[in-house]
Amino acid sequence: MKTRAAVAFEAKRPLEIVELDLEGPKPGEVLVEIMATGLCHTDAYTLDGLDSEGLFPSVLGHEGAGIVREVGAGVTSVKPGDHVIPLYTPECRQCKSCLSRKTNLCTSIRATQGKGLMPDGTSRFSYKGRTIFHYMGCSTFSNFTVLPEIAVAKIRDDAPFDTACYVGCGVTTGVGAVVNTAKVEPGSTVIVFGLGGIGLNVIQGARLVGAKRIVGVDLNGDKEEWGRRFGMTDFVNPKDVDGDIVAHLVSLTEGGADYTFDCTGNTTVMRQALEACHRGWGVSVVIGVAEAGKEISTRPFQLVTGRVWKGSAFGGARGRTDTPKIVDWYMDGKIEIDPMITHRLTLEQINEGFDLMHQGKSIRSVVIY
Ligand code: NAD
Ligand code: AHE
Ligand code: ZN
Repeated sequence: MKTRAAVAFEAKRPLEIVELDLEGPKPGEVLVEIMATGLCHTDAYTLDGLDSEGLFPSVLGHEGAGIVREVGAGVTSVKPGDHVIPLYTPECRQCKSCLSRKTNLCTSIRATQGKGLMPDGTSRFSYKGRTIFHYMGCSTFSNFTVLPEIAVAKIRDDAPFDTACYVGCGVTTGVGAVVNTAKVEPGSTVIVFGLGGIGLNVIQGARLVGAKRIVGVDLNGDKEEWGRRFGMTDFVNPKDVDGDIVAHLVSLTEGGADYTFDCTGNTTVMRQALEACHRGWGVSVVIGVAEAGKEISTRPFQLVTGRVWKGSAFGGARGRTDTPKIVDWYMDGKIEIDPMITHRLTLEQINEGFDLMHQGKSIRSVVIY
């Protein structure tokens, strides 16, 4: 079949809207009509050539929601008509990682996913006979995409696609990092670095679990209002701080935070986040994705004296099990999504969405097909 898609033909070039050829689902796979997709900073990072796994030409996008239109042989967990969210972190429930109960990072198809291919080692997308790679196993910047059955979460039918799509990455990543990875307790003090599409969800996750103090840090002063909207109690713009930002934050939080979260992808900030943790017990969670070649460092003494450095992918959420629950939390009013969708765009406007992100003018832009 044919599908309209925004294709990344090369790094650092705007996406091009073209009609691609798409092969139907093979055994164990499903064809999904994507109804809406968010633009996450990770898409921008790959498009900018900063991802060590980045492949071109490819169909980016990993924050979508849609409807199953066809299923391949042997598919039993979803059927045509089901509403689903594509999962860049699948859940096979059979691999060593899934069975360990210690991680959400299912490993059953990670190797082919990282090569831009389906589990059988081939791509379903092509353009004028040339292979186009999949991205993060999702490729939601295509109106239709093919996914492994284990990489779709069935969600309720009454959730709007243009907001539920955000659960496919940003919402789950932010809220999940608080609830699943850090397990923030009521009364905690939290510092969130970077108040974008992820950081604001960390803030609302911290509010949800009853954190007492939620400090937001961002270089963009416009983010103060956004942070307060979701529960931030204090805002710090590093540009306004005389001297060392870590010392300032430690003093502000009376010894350091119980939990800190990096939502910037900047390795200098990651270090600040660790060092702004309380001596003896503070936990710092790295969420931001750093560009290829960057490394983190700190004095080992920071860890010797009890601070813990952790990371979180997809908020520690088990895709097929937890994603539908997060959609329920949204539909039940436990968490908010609507105000964070600042821009609704057509596929033709997708490059404007990336411009808005880079200018710090959007929280989430969503493309509606
Ligand atoms: P975004 O562009 O919406 O937000 C980033 C925010 O960080 C902006 O408000 C920006 O002003 C702020 N910022 C940038 N540099 C800063 C600095 N030095 N100090 C303070 N603030 C700074 O991006 P997003 O969509 O929220 O994504 C944030 C990061 O999380 C990206 O690196 C993205 O790749 C990553 N991410 C990780 C996961 C995961 O599973 N681990 C999931 C989604 C996104
Ligand atoms: N490919 C990059 C790393 C990218 C990365 O860390 N991705 C996160 C999700 S970001 C979503 O917006 C993730 O889930 N990582 C776990 C995994 O298995 O990819 C690189 O550096 O090579
Ligand atoms: Zn993302």
